[in-house]
Amino acid sequence: MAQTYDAGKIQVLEGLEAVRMRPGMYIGTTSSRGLHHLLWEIVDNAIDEASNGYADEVDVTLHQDGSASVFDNGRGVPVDTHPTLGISGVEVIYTKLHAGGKFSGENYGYSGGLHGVGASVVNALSRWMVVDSFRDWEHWQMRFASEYDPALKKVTAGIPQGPLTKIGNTRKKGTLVRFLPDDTIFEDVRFNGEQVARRLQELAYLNKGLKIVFTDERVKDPALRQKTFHYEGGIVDYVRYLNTGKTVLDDTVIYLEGQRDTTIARIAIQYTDGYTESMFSYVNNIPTGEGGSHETGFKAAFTKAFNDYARKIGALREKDNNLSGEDFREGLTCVLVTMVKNPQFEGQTKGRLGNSEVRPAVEAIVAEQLAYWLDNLKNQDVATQIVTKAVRAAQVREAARKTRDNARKANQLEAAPLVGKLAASSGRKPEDNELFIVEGDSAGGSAKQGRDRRFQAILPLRGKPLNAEKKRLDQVLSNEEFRSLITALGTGIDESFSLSGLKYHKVIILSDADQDGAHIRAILLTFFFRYMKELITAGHVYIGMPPLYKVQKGSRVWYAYDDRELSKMTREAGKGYLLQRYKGLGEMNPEQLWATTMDPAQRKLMQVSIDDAAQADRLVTILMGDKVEPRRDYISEHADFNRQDDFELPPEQLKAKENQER
Ligand code: 0R9
Repeated sequence: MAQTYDAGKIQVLEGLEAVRMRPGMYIGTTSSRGLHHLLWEIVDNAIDEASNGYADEVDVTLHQDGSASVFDNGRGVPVDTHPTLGISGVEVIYTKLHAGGKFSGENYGYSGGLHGVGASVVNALSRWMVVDSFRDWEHWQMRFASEYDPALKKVTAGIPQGPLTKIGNTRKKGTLVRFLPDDTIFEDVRFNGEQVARRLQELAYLNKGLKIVFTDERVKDPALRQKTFHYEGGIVDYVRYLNTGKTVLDDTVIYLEGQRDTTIARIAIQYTDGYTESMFSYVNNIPTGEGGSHETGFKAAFTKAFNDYARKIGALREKDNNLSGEDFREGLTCVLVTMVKNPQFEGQTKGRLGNSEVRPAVEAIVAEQLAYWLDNLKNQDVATQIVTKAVRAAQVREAARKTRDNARKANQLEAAPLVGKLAASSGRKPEDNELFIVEGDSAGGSAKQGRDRRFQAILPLRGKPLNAEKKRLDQVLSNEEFRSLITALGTGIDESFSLSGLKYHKVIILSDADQDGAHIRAILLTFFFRYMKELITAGHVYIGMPPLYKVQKGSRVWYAYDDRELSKMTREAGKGYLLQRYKGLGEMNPEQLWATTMDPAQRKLMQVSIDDAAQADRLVTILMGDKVEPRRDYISEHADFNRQDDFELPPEQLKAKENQER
């Protein structure tokens, strides 16, 4: 039953000063991530209105003046007067902390971790905010701004610039919120259009039928300014999108849906002919990259249902052991969406669902719905294909285990050849140690001579290592370059990967700043992504940045890492300087390599993170997989031919963020 708004329901806790004093407490960080958090907060409110069934369109606009606006075509934010406070609902929502039906736990069911802190937090961290409510055929508006408060001797924000005012009558309905983030709070107040578009697309997939129109008014080319995301198939469409460029086992997407108590689960599954498992789970629209109780419940029921089925059709006989979960998930692409009341997010990046009651709920939903699906006559063909694939996976897994055992034994016996390649560090503390994976023997030689051997180890790579995307684990393991790398790291691989054995807390990829170097980097990142994901998520993988230019004048030397730095340095140097462009690491002597690229005091490193695992997975497949067409499309769409390395895995895939180190 629909509840009607009653301004009295809003709980009022405290004022906005607290937010400006400790913004981190409310939005986590004042970095670019925190800035975007403001936008997601408002977008969440708009999407809530849509999930409640009152809106079917959300428009998000990034304006040229740096502000952002969000519109939903729902009921409009309430404008009536709060019975005890004597101010309007709009004012309560946007100026009082923790105000909003969400926190009384009645109007809104499902909200997320850092999300749901409330629109007032956005107001508190903005130079100005304008709220328009189109409700009951009336247009109401209220404006807020930051002001200097002489009594407090500081700037406060969210100050009403007048009462909630009726602008006139209207035929429109909905809510429009526009705000300008405060540049004295945020390190960088520019919204990242690509990042915003990506998340909006994800939200459109997760909210079936919702139309999201994104406009970036800062984009020059009118053809690229606006994007519409609208998926009638919801997560079924999402799975197909994620499998772009992969060969699917069958066109069928398995769709399961159900509810137990207050937990709702929706699942879409499609198999590819590949070997990797791609699982994307969400709780209340928030990605849970670290898994949790919902994933555990899903996996348990999924494995059981398919083992039962395998016995039923005779693919497993009485004496056979059950197949493992991994066997059934080989080649699986799955989107698991769960809606949970009061979710508890845990783990390093708050990406794991902790609620224990969710596991049995999801397990029961999947058990029931999957049994039903497997019973359906028209699904027998696909189901049989899946079982056949899993049986084969189990056989290959057994073979790989043997290869791995042999490789382990071989490595122990043949420690000498690896030692010959790897120049180990003398220090034995993994937290201080660094491993440089260096492209080419000659650069490897310079690095070995230039390094600080107390904590830096060098592993030169000969030629290009094999592309792990196209290979099965046993093939990866038979490749000498990868074997050396695995042995050097000490972590094991895939299922037997463990961070506890890691001998180097910084693993630094050092390759040339050209196409070949970018390719080698991409191959190594793909390998880590597929077989040692934790190495990336735990923040151990870095990309070393050799300089592109050397500027010399007399005895003074500058190194430039990009064209912008170069022009700054040549300006500084004035007339009569010598310019050298480095084409590869091999052109630097050991001293130069140390000074520019390896010395912790001077070098520039980029830390690799997986910001968006779903997108990363899709792009690894497109860029490294075996279908040419999606790769060509992607590259022609995204390549920037002014950049040397347009083959590089683009930043939105495996995100390299500049390390503070420099
Ligand atoms: C553009 C971004 N959209 C919003 O921020 C937004 C909030 C909002 C809303 C309601 C409707 N549309 C909205 N858009 C609403 C209306 C009613 C009851 N609950 C919610 C109603 O008319 O009965 N609200 C968000 C918070 C609240 N309303 C409140 F409950 F706190 F007031």
